[in-house]
Amino acid sequence: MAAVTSAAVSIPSFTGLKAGASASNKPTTVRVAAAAPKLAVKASLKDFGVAVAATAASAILASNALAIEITLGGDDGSLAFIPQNFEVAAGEKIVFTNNAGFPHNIVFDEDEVPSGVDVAKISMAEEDLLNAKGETYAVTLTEKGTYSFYCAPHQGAGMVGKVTVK
Ligand SMILES: [Cu+2]
Repeated sequence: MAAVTSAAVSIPSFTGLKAGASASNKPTTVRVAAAAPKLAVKASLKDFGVAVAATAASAILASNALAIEITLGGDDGSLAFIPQNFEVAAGEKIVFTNNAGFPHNIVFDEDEVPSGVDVAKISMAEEDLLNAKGETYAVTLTEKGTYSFYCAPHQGAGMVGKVTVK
């Protein structure tokens, strides 16, 4: 008698779960949640935790990724920093990316940087060159002020730029 009762209960509830799984209206969703074992709740809490952690990680990445990208050479091969004049926040990463008309490099002008800044620490060596498209040079400036820089091979052709660190 007891066995018959339990079978009678479990079959309809199984059918109810199936219906809930295939049809996604609110009443069946509630019924599935209520019938779901604790394990499912745990799993969803865990998923939630993972989602929060992922969000936090991407927020950190985003703040680390605070960067400005400067293109070396125009698409048409013009010899220029694009943009030529720009502003960054102190500590913001500046990424120079080789585009066309290379080789290029980035050398800060020792006469046109804030006092106390060692240009050797922020420049590429004059003889170091970015020789392929997509190569990058990144620098972070922390001292506020205006910095002039140039591309050693193309300085004479006017490949110069200026960054203001605020
Ligand atoms: Cu150049």
